[in-house]
Amino acid sequence: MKKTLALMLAVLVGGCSSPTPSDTGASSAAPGASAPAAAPAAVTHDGRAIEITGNDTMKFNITEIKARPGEKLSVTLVNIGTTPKFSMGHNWVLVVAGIDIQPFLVASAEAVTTDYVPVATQKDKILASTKLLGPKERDTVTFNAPTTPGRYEFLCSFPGHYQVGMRGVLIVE
Ligand SMILES: [Cu+2]
Repeated sequence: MKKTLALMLAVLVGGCSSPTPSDTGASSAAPGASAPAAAPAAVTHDGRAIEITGNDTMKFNITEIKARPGEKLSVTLVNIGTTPKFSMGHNWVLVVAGIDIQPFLVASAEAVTTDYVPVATQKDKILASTKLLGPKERDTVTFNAPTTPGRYEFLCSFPGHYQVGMRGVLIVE
């Protein structure tokens, strides 16, 4: 008998708190609306922060990064140059180990509409990349370092910059 009473009470309480379930209903509709807000949340760069600058002489200030296998990294590229983006844009692109760089550079030069990052033809070669930056711009990319120890080349894929030396290596060990 006591059990039945408890059940009835539970039902009563449930009935009384019916406004709350409708609140819950409202907030369950909200996730759809707050989904766009989830995207900025995903942009919280919680990996180990590494800031790299690129300049008008087509050099990165950091050419070697060391990381543990699978370590989460947040690489920020800052363009500290003054030359307009169309002639001196910079990005930061990390590629797979053992890549044949020449075909990648050719594809990059053709990838004008995707910031010279050849996502259409070389996506399987790209581990991480920032946007193409003009003077005083910055962009951060957060990713996990490869789990396989090795040397992973990074570069600016703006035409000609790799050849001048705008590149470095991520050493996973
Ligand atoms: Cu560059």
